[in-house]
Amino acid sequence: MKKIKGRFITIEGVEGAGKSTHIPVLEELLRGGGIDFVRSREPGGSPLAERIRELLLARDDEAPAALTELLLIFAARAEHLAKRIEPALAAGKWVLCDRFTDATFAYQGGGRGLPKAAIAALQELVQGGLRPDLSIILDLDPAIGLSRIRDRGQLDRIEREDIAFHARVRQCYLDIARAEPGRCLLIDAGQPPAAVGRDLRAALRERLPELR
Ligand code: T5A
Repeated sequence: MKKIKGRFITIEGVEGAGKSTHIPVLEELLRGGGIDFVRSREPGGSPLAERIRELLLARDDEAPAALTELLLIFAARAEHLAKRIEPALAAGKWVLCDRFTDATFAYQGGGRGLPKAAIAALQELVQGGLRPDLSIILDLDPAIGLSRIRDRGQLDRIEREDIAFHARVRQCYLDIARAEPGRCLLIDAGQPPAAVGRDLRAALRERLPELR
């Protein structure tokens, strides 16, 4: 892995928690701080990883087995890290990424029930010591999140999982936030958008001296 100089920030949450809605707030803060950054997302973020994303989210007749899903996610991540994240960080840029490995622990670990030790082993293999500097977790009752995205139109393969699956995903995110308070920032995403944005700005300025 190349030497890291930039900062790596991720944003996470259950379906419909408001990641896409609030990423512009983060971008505005970074621009305001004069920070050179790239925005990316997972699964995806590089050409081959985006093709794997299509496989993962397609509503095909044949859903992948849980282990296939996990391996595809880490294959996409390896590609994304090598082609986009690591070069950006090595060049001193910050990376703002919509989902990363916390999502794998939450969805494939919590949601699908795959062993956390297997996910941790793949994390080590694919990322080495690379972890986000800061992970924002937008916390929301998944029933509210799903009702928000249902209003938006057709659901992808993972969004169509049942409410118990999404409740396990949320619980896993809460467990991660509790276990790693130094890295994670838990934000109440059940508030109106303006209040979520206000909390995000305040918390990020407190955590990241570069933004003050
Ligand atoms: N996945 C991903 C895994 O299973 N494992 C992994 O390791 C990884 C990396 C794709 C899927 O991949 C899975 C998880 C996902 O199922 P994605 O592209 O991040 O991940 O897809 P989504 O989570 O579906 O992202 P979305 O863009 O669809 O949802 P957002 O960004 O959370 O929600 P957003 O901002 O689009 O908002 C949804 C709706 O709610 C409204 C918005 O206006 C919008 O209509 N809204 C609010 N309404 C009221 N109050 C608020 N505070 C609101 N905030 C937003």
